[in-house]
Amino acid sequence: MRLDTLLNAQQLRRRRRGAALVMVLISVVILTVFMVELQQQSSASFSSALAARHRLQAEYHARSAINLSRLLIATEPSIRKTIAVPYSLLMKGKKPPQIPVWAFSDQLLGVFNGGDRAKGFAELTGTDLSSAENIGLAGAGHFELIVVDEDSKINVNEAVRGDPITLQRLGTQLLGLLAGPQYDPLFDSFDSDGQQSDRQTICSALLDWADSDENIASCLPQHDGGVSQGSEDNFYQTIGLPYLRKNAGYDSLEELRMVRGMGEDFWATFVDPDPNDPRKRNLSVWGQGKVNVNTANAQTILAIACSYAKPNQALCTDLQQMTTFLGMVSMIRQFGNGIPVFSSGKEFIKTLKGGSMLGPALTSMGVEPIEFENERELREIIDTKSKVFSIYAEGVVPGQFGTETRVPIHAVVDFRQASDLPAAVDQAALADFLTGGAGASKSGGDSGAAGADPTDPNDPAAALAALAQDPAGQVVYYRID
Ligand SMILES: [Ca+2]
Repeated sequence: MRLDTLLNAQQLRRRRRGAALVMVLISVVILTVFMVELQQQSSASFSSALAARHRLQAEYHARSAINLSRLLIATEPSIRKTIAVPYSLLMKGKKPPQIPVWAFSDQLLGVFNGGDRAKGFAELTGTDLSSAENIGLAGAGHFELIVVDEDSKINVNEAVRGDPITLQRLGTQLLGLLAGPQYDPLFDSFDSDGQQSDRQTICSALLDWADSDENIASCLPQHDGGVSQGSEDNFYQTIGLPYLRKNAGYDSLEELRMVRGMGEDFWATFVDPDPNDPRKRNLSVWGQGKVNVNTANAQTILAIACSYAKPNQALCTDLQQMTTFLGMVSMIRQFGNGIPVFSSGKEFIKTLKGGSMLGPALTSMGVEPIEFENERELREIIDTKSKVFSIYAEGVVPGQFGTETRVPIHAVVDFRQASDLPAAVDQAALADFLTGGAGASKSGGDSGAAGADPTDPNDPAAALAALAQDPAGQVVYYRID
C-alpha cells in the first residue's frame, strides 16, 4: 500500500516534469520562429532602406552631372572669346567656330566627380588636388557622362512646321540617309508590320506622323521636284495597328518606334546604331533644324551631302568611296581631337567639292569631289553651331558584395534663348539672391524701398527676370529611369 503510493507519486512527478519540458520546448520553438521572422523582416527593411538611400545618392550624382554640364556648355562663348585673337592670327582673320567643349565634359568635369575620376583629372591637367577642399562628390560613388549636341543629327520634328519647303528639305535629308545601295536588302524584306516599304514610303511615314496636315509628304529627291500626292490614308488601322498617325510633333525619340515600318533592323541601322553611345545616333526629335557639320557623325554628313548632290555622284553611289569617306572623316576627327574642322558651312561645301584645306586630301584617297545640285539650299540646312544638347548622366553608387546602384537621367537642354554668362545677371546680385541676402555688402541696403530694383534680392520679379534668360539653358526633356 505504501509502496503503491510512492510509485504513483514518482510517476506523477515524472509526468509533470515531462509536461514542463514540452512547454519549454514549445516556447523555444515559438521564440525561434519569432526571432527568425523578426530578423528577416528587419534585415529586409534594412536592405530596402539601404537600396533607397543608394538610389537617392545615385540620382543626385546624376543630377549634379547634368547641372555641371549645363554650366560647362554655358562657358563655351567665354572660352571662345579668349582664343579669338590667336585663332584669327593663325587663320587669316577668321573668327573661331564654336568649340565642342561638351564632347569632353566627362574629362573636364572630372574634378567634381568621385573616386578615380577626380584623380584622372588631376593627372590629365597636372594639378595637385591634395590641398583642395569641398571638391568632388562626398561619399562613395561617381557619375558617368556623355553629352551630345542634338544639332549634329537630322531633326525629324522639323516636319511640325509643315510648310512645303521644310518638308522638302527634311525629306531630302532622310532620303540621303537611307540612300546607300548597301541598305537595299532592308527595303526588299518585310518590315515589322508585315509590309514591304520602300525608302520613299518610310520617309513619308516619318514626316506624316508629325506634320499636322492630311497630305502624304512626297519625299522625292531634290532633283525630282517632289509635290504632295493625295491624302494620308488610314494605313495604321489597315495593317492592324491600334492607333493612327499622330499629326503632331514627336515628344521623345522612342516615339519614332510607333511609326509604321519602324522595325528593330531599321532602328539599329538608321536611328540609333549603338544604344550605349548616343554619339552614333543619326536622328533626333530636338534641335534647331540645321545640322552641325563639325559634330555630326560621318554617316549623317554623307547623308546631308548626298541629299543635295547631282544624281549619280560617285561618293553617293559607290560603296568603296563611301567607306573611304566614312573612314577619313572618323580619322580626321580623331587626329583633330575634337577641334572643329570647318570654320563655316561654306567651307564644308568647298571641301566636298575638292577645295579648301582637306579637299585635296580626300581626292588623293580616291574620294571623288561632289557636284552639288543646289548649294544655296544645302547652306540653309547646315551650320557650325549647336544650341540644343542631350545630357546622358548616370549616377553610380557601390553597394555590398560588389553590387552597384545605377540611376540614369537623360536631359535635353535648349540654349537658343540663353544669354551669355557674364551679361545674363549681375553676379553679385545673384549671389545675394541665392544666400537670401545674407552677407550682402551693398550700401544703402534698405529692403523696404519701393520700385523694382533689379539688384534687390527680395524682389521676386528680379529673380524671374534673371531666370527667363537662364544662361544654363531651358530643359525641354527630362527622364529618370
Ligand atoms: Ca500628317
